[in-house]
Amino acid sequence: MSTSSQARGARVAGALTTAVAAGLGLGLAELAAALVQPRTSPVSLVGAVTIDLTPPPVKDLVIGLLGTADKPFLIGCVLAGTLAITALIGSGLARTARWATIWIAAVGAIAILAALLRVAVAPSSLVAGLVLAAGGIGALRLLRAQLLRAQEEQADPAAIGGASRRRLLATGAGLGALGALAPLLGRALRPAPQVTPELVAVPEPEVQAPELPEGLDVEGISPLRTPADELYRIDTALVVPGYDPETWRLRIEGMVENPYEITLPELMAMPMVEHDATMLCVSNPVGGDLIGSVRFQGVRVRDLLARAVPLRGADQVLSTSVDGFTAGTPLEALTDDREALIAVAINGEPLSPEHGAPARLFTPGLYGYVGATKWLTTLSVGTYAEQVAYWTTRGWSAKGPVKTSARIDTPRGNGRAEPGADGRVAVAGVAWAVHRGVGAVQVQVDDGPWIDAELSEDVNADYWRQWVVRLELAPGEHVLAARAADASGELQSAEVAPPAPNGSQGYHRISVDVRG
Ligand SMILES: Nc1nc2c(c(=O)[nH]1)N[C@H]1C(S)=C(S)[C@@H](COP(=O)(O)O)O[C@H]1N2
Ligand SMILES: [Mo]
Repeated sequence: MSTSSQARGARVAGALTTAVAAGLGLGLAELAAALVQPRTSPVSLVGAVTIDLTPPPVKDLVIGLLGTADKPFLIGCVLAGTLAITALIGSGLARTARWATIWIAAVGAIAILAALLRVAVAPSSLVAGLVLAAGGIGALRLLRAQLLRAQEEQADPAAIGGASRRRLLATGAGLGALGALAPLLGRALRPAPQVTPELVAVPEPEVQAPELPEGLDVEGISPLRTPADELYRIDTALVVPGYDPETWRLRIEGMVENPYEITLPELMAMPMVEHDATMLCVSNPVGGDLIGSVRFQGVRVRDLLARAVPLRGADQVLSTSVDGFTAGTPLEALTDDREALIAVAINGEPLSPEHGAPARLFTPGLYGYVGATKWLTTLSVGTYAEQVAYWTTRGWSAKGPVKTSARIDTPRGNGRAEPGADGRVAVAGVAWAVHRGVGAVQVQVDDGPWIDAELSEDVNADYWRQWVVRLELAPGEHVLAARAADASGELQSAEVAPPAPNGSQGYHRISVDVRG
């Protein structure tokens, strides 16, 4: 073998060896975190910091492209990035173990620092990082010794072929597999949060919502009510926060005469209302599916705030989640006559962990990032001038009223449209003007006149409406557009805008190929 290809071989072997060692450290650290405190998972923490540092347009792009697959994608990027840097540094391993050792120790130190800063200043925050460094460096030493022996063997013509080399490969493969399996084991062993059913039982609401009308019967249209397990999920949490029903508290504080906190049983004992409403994400692109309509049940925020007595001059309520996310809701939206709720149930079932258990805010008419904090811990009355919410510091508008919009559900864009038995194509979807109410929906074919759609029975001003038009369309390509007007007759804006900084706008247009 030539010296240059030998040198290349040594670099590749060093890179792989170091990557396996670091991978083992990371895997064991994930296992340790799962057992000690799931939120100290190093990969999740680095991911969380990455989310925080990602500029809003990039975040939009990723959500737009991947939807809710954004989290696995992010975790994949964090892992790939870490292992790539590791391999680069490890390429010099045959010469010296110093840099690879320092790097693995540094990754462990970063994991500890992130856990201390973002989870808790507690001994449990040290565990994952220490395991990472110890496991990674231990594996590195073992593998390096074997690597050097294999190289000596290769250089010695008298040695019997390849025993050390095979040992290195076997050890590397074994440790690599262990590193990959450890997080899965952690997931399986992670203690499920203990929840005493009596403490979190959701009572009957005092004010029941009227029965939902029958929706339109059109194939491919969104159901009038979104099943809870199909509701979109958007948040910055890589690990869904758990809670202890015995120690859970909601604090109401800030610019109030009478700050106080209540327990979960106290919250559950307060009068509750049911309210049907549409919730959507400001990142929802025109025609997108980051939206759903469900039956919320909860305590009116205005009742909770009245007990605290907000002081004059306050104009915002900053709500905080257990993982540090914040939303800034106009005080007015929480105290006027709309049904802003501390919700504890969706569609008659207690909130799922993903949707904010045990209690979340929901404010009709505002995008989720300004009015729908999940895993709620605090409502702090104050001012927009002094308290700046999570997404506001990242370039999104401080206030986020929902824009009027219509979405075409069927036919699907860029697909074939089949005329029905009557020879006509059903064009249908949903439209929303949350808290103003939908007054009308119209559809346009190519550049033709706008045609009024039939609407589903109105649920309330906070709820979307289904719509349908049945059209005779000549075979071939057509462009369909839809637009909505709110109950006051104001049409949605035709001017196209991206989600940032305050919600996408423009008409939903699709092209379809009508069969002859
Ligand atoms: N704690 C917390 N609450 C949060 C968020 C978050 O990142 N963390 N995201 C908000 C955003 S941007 C939206 S659109 C809604 C989505 O609620 P869902 O996941 O229940 O559909 O939650 C809001 N509440
Ligand atoms: Mo959102």
